[in-house]
Formats: sequence, structure tokens, C-alpha cells
Amino acid sequence: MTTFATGTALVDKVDLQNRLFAALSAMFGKEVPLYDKSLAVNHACNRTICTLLSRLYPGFAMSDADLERTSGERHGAIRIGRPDEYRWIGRLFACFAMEPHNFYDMTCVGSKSQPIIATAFRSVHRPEHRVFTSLLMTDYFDPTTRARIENLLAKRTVFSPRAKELIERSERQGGVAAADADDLIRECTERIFRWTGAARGHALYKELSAAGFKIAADIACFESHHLNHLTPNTFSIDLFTAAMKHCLGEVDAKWFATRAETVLGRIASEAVVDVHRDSMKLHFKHIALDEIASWRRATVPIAEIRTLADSLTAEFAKPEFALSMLKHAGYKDFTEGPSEDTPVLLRQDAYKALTEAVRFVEDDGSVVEATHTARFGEIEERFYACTPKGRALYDACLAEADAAREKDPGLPKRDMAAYEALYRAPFAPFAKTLPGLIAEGLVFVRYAPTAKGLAAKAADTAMAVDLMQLVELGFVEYEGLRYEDFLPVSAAGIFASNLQQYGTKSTAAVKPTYSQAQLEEILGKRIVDATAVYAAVEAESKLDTWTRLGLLEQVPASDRAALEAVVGAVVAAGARRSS
Ligand code: OOG
Ligand code: NI
Repeated sequence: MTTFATGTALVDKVDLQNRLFAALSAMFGKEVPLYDKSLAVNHACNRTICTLLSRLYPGFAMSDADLERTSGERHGAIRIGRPDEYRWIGRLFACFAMEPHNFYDMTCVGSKSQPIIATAFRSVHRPEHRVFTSLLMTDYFDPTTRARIENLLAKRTVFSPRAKELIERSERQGGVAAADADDLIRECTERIFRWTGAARGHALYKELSAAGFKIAADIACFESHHLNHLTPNTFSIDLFTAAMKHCLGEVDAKWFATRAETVLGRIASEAVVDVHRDSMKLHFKHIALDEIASWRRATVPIAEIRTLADSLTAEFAKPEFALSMLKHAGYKDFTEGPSEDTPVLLRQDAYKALTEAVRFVEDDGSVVEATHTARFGEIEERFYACTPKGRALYDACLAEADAAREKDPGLPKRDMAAYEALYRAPFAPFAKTLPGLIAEGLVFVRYAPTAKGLAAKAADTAMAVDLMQLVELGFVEYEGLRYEDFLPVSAAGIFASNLQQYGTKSTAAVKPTYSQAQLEEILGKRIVDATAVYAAVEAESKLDTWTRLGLLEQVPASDRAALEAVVGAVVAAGARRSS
């Protein structure tokens, strides 16, 4: 806690953010029982991965509290109707140290286009949570439809006077007072992000849905910015996905046990050992890098892998994992993102959107009982943030892999091994290990001198500036930066699949074009360029490492100037370190 001049104790914004997401998860768990159950499935899978890692790397251990916290990192998605609401949302998230990152224009993603522009709110550095926040662009529609949507939206009040008062006070004080924290979180869980099932404008709802604008119906006809999904973090999306398909009754225990053995076997295989040492740094932020580096690796025999797979299978035979008893619409057939062996960006999957009861109450008091299908259950595994070069390679590989899958969409269900091989092939040009990805300039990295390096400097040991050489000598340690953002193509696919509807063309006389500046104007603040921040973190870590090892003078002046410019660009844009 910090203390405000008048003596008011202010809550740390990141602590408040963690409290908010825990509260949102509890809220969503009550609203959607299948989500709550999926958290238990994720916990069991993550625990199994940790058991395997502790066998592979004696010394690695994960307490229940750390497991809970690490599995509890989440992203959410909300969809906003009015610019003034959007501005309030931006001000609300700022109370939790979450700033807008990147501009997503979903109106121009080809056949999957939606009448949406968006940004993602998150902390600038080492964020744990993020929220994809869409704004419905009503000028995408013909004037009559536009007016009807706007009229309906004009009638709602999402932010109560109390919520506004709390936000304004936080802005004045530079943070939320301890006494106000519970109230602000309550405004979020009991009003702003809550699902009520109460709707309005049934005629418009039906017309928008029939015309392919389910997204507009999902926004305009409801009374809050209800969470569309809340996505937890898995240590192995392949294990989790297989487990969910099994618990939902799509595959039997034998299929699951075999698949679990394959997935766990990949982690344990000699060939990928360094991949997992490096990926522990991605997942487990609470463990120091030198500690991870110090563990020796043991061999885990196949019989032990089989035992792990079997005991997880036995766990899922317990009645509390009989998810098939809950109402559901099945699981997606394939995972979005890179192939299973390419550790970049994100891999995401989901159970499909549930059909939920809604009640339309019209202005004349008449009531229509109906259903709405929009909220679904996503999961994600996070990997390294790509440089622009890495991103371009990813986009090219993805296009090829998608095309290969589309030739035989039934393959993932029919023959998982054949499908994985098919999807892996287009990603062959991508390096599969962190050192390989770094050598080719495909991902962002953070470097730091080690105690051994600093001791060598103190002893005047001669060193060259080559960072990977310094790593080899044990003088420098490094970690790949985790990707903390969204992927427009995956997001478009997510909109399309959970709405069971592909994008729709604008019905305005001329299709409008949208810009980041326009969304910044609505928000009243600048949107952070996430790539520039990743680049600045890497550049700053290089300069800092060389400085602390006394090597900066040896770095060519032009290289130094280039790195300083990368750091300077972010500082100039105002995205300073928040921690
Ligand atoms: C947002 C879709 C984006 C993701 O993971 O890419 C998203 C939405 O459905 O509102 O959450
Ligand atoms: Ni999502």
C-alpha cells in the first residue's frame, strides 16, 4: 500500500487487479457451471504437468498456492455498445493498472469481418490478465438499423453513479483507497460485467441475428458488458483439450489415457529437454532464472509416464468430472495457433458456446422467453512474443497450415496423429527451441548478468560482447518474453465460431474505415504499441547487461544508438515501466 497525502491508504493497483480477476472468475463460475468445472479439469492437468516436471528436474516443486496463482492468470472478452461506455471502461481498467494495448480492426479481416474495433487492456510489464474489449461501430449499418441499435443502447445505464464516483476518486487520488476497493470490485461483479439474462428489443434481436449480425444483437439487446469468456492458463493445452473432450464424453478413457501418454511423453523426451527448461521460465514467474538453470535433468522411464497418464485418467472417472451431465454444445475440433511443436504466441481452444435462457422485457411490459448462444469456454497456453520477422513467418506458416486443414476438416476427429503431422509440416521453417528462435531473430528476449558474470567483471576477466557467448560462459542469463496480447486472426475465428456465424458485410452506403486515432479519441488516451514495448524491454536489457558487465564501451556506437532509440521511442510514447 502507498499513502496518499491526506493519509488515505491506497491499494496497490496490481494487487487490486488480481483481486478483480479472482472475483470475476468466482462470478463467472457461478454464472456458468461448465466454466467452473473446466477450472477443476485444468487444475488436475496442470498438477500432472508439475509432477512430471518435478521428476524431470529434481528440485522443481510447485506449492498448491503457486499452482493456483499460475493457473489463475486469465484473459477475458467484453463487448461494448456506446463510445461513452467505452471511455468509462478505459477509466475503470486504469484503476487496476490496465492500459489499452494495440488496435484491432475487426471490420477488415476478410470473410470473418465484424462491425467491431477493439483494444486489449492489460498492465504494460509482466501482465497476468488482459481483456479484449470490443466496441460496436453502429455506422457499419444502414441508417435505419443504426438508429434502432443506438436507440436501444441509449436506454441502458451500465455504470452506476457509485461506480463513476469511485473511478473519479481513484483518478484524483492516484489509486483506489483501501476502504473503496471492495465496493469497486462489487460494482464490477454485481453490475458492470455480470450476466443477468435480461434482454430488450426482441424484434431487433431477431432481425440482427438473421442478417448475420449476432454480435450486434449480443451487445445492443443486453443490459451489461457481460463477460463473453474468461480464459485460464494451461501448462499443456494438448493435455487439457484431451481431458475436456473426455470429460464431455466425446472420447473414451482409453483414448484419453493414450493421448495423455503421448503428450506427457513429448515433454519427457530427450529431444525437447531444453524446450521445457526454457518454457518453465515462461510459465513460472515466481522461480528465479538461475534456480531453473541449476537443475540437472533426470530421465523419466516410459512406465512412469504411463502411470501418470493412468492416474489422471482415474481422476477423471470421479463423478465430479462427469461434465457430460451438464448442458453443453461440445468441444472445438482443433486448436488455434501454431503447431504443437512451435513455441510462439498462443495456442487456444474452447468448448463451444452454450445456449442460455434469456428473457426479453419490452417497453410495453410484454415478455418473451428466448435463448441466446454466445458465451463459451476458452483455454490458452502462452509462448514467446514474436518480433515482426517472427510474426511474418508465423502468418505465412499459418496460412499454409490452415489451407492444409481445410482440405480435410474431418481429419482432427478421425486421426489425431495424422492431423498433427499435417499441421506441423507447414511450420517446419520455424525453429523449435528458444536458442534457435533467438538465433534467427524470431522472438523477443530479456537478458541479465549472472552472479558469476558480475564476479568475473569484478575480477577484470576479459569478455566479448556477444550475448549468446556470454550465456555459454554462464555470465549472462536470458528468458524469452511471453506473448501478452491477442491474435487478430484467432480473434476473428473466435468471433466466428462462437457466434456460429461468419462475418458480415457492412450495410452502410459506403463501408466506413476506422483508425487507432479514432479509438484513442473515444478513450481519451493513447493506445500502447505492444511490439514497441517488447522491443524496448529487450533493448534495455541488452544495454543494462553490457553496462553491468563493463562491456558497453566495446559495443559499436551505431548498435548502441539503435538500441537507445528503441528504448527512447517507448518512453516518448508514455509507456513507462509501471513496476
Ligand atoms: C473476443 C474474441 C477475442 C481471443 O482470445 O482472441 C479473444 C470476443 O469474442 O469478444 O478473446
Ligand atoms: Ni479469448
